[in-house]
Amino acid sequence: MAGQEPALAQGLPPLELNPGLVSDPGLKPVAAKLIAGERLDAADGLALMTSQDLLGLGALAHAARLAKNGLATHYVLNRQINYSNICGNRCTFCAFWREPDGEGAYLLSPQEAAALAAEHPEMDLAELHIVGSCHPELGLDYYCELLRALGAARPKATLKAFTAAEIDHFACREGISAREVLKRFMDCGLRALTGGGAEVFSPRVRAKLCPTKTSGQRWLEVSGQAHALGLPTNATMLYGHIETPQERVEHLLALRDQQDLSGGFSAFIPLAFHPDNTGLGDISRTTGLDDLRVVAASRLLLDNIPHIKAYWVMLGPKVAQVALNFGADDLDGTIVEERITHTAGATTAKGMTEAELRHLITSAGFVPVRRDSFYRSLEQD
Ligand code: V47
Repeated sequence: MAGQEPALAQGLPPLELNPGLVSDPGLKPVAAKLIAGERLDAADGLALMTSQDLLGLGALAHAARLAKNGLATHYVLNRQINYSNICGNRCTFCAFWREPDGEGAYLLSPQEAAALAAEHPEMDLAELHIVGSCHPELGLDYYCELLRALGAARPKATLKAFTAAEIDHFACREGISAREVLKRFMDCGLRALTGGGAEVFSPRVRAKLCPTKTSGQRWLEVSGQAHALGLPTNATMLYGHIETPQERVEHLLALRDQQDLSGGFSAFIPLAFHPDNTGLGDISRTTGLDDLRVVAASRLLLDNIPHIKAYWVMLGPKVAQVALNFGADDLDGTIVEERITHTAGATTAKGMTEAELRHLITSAGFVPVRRDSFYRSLEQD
């Protein structure tokens, strides 16, 4: 199986690290494998995902980060736009969704969305990050018009839009293939997909939290179809609710297997669960140790995904900055407006300035790289 090949056979470098920095006996065999250039397996993943040796985890993940990205730490001048919160999936972990006639339900017209994109003309936005919901009524024409209107409002920004779950929903509703939906959207300016909607692939978790949503298997298939069309996509994992450490590891290894097959994932973003106003309101927020452990385990298991994002909106800027020493090499971006996490109780700002992002990066000893959606540097020098 591809997932069990030695890392050297995959062209991965043996990692340069000091095994003396690892104190958890369960992590020592993992360190030895990394030094030998061997690919990690599920048992290694579980050792990482359950370890409390935070400094050991950091030492291993930082070595992997340095091998892949050096000290470069990416960020993007972007804006998020959530075109609607009307959703038929009713996921228990989500505070954002509304019934069509529910209080606070909204649907932006393409013109209203374009007006948001045109705000802050002083910002040289490289990316519009566009996600909404699985709206029960909207047809493809709406989404095509939305993409065209956003492209016209911000011609220099890449349209990174929709999740693989949204694409699958549009295709099912329309009675056409996901590939056909993607091709039509590409004709309207779509250039990349976001990584949301993956949640945790475990059928056990999905049966409890999101039984009507696109399955994990289907999310992976649609991502692979996007990659085959030349559309890069991202991947996420929503953690910190009812999933087990083993289910986290299975999720990460399923992503790694898909990446071996289709190769189009640019970045992985761990998403820390926020419980407020959700059906899981009695679950505690994630801890700093768990946040950093998930970032580190992701960097080490996802040896074929180039970038790991520390999403400051969910981690908070302080933990996101520390995560740069735990495998993350990207802070996402300026965001401007965020609704999904803030409806669920996030206390972070709605946006960050470029100067704030660069300060977080440089004050931690890393090298800031302003990027586009394809991780090309937009630095002047
Ligand atoms: O799809 C929903 C998750 C995602 C909650 O691709 C929640 O670059 C936490 O996907 N607590 C949206 N998370 C965010 C997302 C994303 C963010 C940043 C960058 C990228 C990228 C993608 O948030 C949803 C869902 O998986 N989510 N509810 C919640 N209560």
